[in-house]
Amino acid sequence: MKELIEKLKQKDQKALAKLITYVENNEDTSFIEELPSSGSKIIGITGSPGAGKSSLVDAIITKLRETGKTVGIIAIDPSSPFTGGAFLGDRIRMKKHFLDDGVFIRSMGSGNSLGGLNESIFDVIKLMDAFGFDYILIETVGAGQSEIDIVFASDVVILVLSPGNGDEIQLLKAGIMEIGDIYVINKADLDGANSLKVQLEYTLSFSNVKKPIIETIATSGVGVEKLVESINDCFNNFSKNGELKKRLNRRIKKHAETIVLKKVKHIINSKETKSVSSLVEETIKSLCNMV
Ligand SMILES: Nc1nc2c(ncn2[C@@H]2O[C@H](COP(=O)(O)OP(=O)(O)OP(=O)(O)O)[C@@H](O)[C@H]2O)c(=O)[nH]1
Ligand SMILES: [Mg+2]
Repeated sequence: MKELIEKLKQKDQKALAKLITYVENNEDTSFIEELPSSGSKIIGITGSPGAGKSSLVDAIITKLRETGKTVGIIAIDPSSPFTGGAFLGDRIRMKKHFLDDGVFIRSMGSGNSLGGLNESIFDVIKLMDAFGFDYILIETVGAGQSEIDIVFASDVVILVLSPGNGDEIQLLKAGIMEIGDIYVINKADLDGANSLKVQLEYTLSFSNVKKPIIETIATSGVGVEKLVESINDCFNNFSKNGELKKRLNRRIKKHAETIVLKKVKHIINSKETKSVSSLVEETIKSLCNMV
């Protein structure tokens, strides 16, 4: 383990991959806490299926690499076996970055077998941060609670919308204003992009914070430079107004919460079903015995 950590610090991608596999398969990952942070910018990218998230991640990587920045990518692959095909598509699309040693791509499942958040995401983020990537991009489909939690593991969240994707209806739902720090209207080349933008502007007008809306065509790279500028502006603002620190604390709390919830679920599932109150009592007792 020591040797692997040493290699990680020397930016050895094979060591990084091995350490990620280790934290995915082992309960005790406390060694991670000793690792220094390099201050990677952690960005969550979410949105409806097919909105163009992977294409956008691909275009952002290209833009960042032009300026010599290094990028780690975590592609959250929903646990369902039916999405295997779509994921393979991502792989092929990002293929051109595979040979670039300034880019590291890793996929992981969104949830654990008990239906909760895959808590290793926090360790994977920390490992990538210790490795020293300038940026860490996390792509996830914005559907279930686990995915929303994953989004909130990031410093800055980009919400990707696209026309003809049912996103017009999404906009009517409460809560959408809070999710993103930066909003992207992707597929700006398609009909309906403008009316989607007008609708988004209207929805965001109810928010207290002014949030940027960037139009992109991910497949050709149009608007991506502006998006990267907007990301960097957002980090500068968040660093000045203390928001980055707040989000780091939120991430630490969420990580702890996920670990405890997992333990609680394990304990409850291992007990015989009696009354609710006895299950609660026995679970709390077992938890106390663990510390
Ligand atoms: N016309 C147009 N098509 C785009 C654009 N961006 C992405 N697409 C296409 O939209 C489809 C879905 O793109 P993806 O990047 O796979 O979308 P995604 O959000 O990652 O999809 P999931 O991960 O499956 O949820 C692909 O066929 C892309 O080529 C765009 O700006 N304009
Ligand atoms: Mg995708």
